[in-house]
Amino acid sequence: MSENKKYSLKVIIIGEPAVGKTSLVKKFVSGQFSKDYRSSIGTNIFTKQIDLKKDSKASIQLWDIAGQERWVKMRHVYYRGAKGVIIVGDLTRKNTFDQIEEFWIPDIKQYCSKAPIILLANKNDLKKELNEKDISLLSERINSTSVLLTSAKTGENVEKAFKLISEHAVEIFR
Ligand code: G3D
Ligand code: MG
Repeated sequence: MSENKKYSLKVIIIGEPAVGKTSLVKKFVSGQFSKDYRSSIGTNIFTKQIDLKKDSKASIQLWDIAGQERWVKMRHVYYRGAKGVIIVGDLTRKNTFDQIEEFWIPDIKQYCSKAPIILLANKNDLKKELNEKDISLLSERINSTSVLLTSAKTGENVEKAFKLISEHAVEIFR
């Protein structure tokens, strides 16, 4: 990465309904965001400026599905140009992790296969249906660059997750 650069990154957040995607985005951008609702594609877009390593900065554009996860209109538009992908599972519902492999990864392979992926195991403040071993095995199978246990409620690892995916995106697409 060269120094003093300003990057502009589209990052998408995906996963089953109610895993905490919107809560994670809101926790991260709270206080400092601009929001743009694109009803034509069923998406909320939040923008936030962040500092990266070596005095570089990034403007990250976070795309969050506004309901109807599996039927987001014009899927290709949602995925197009994504420089990073955040995939979220809910630790209290094992099925949400099974669906990552069965439903979401094939979509990524089809629409934005070069984008780095970070796996978030969210709701770490609640009683879990999966252990860390299951999650790290899934992370290996889907080839995610990082995996983190998060909580949108307590804020655990939220800032770190968005920073990491931005760093990975810059490494690959700079
Ligand atoms: P989605 O955008 O993936 O559909 P939401 O998910 O962000 O709308 O979250 C779904 C529900 O889970 C919300 O509860 C939200 O408060 C809760 N939630 C999200 N993340 C966490 C977390 O880390 N811990 C806990 N305890 N709850 C979380 P409601 O009741 O508003 O539907
Ligand atoms: Mg949502």
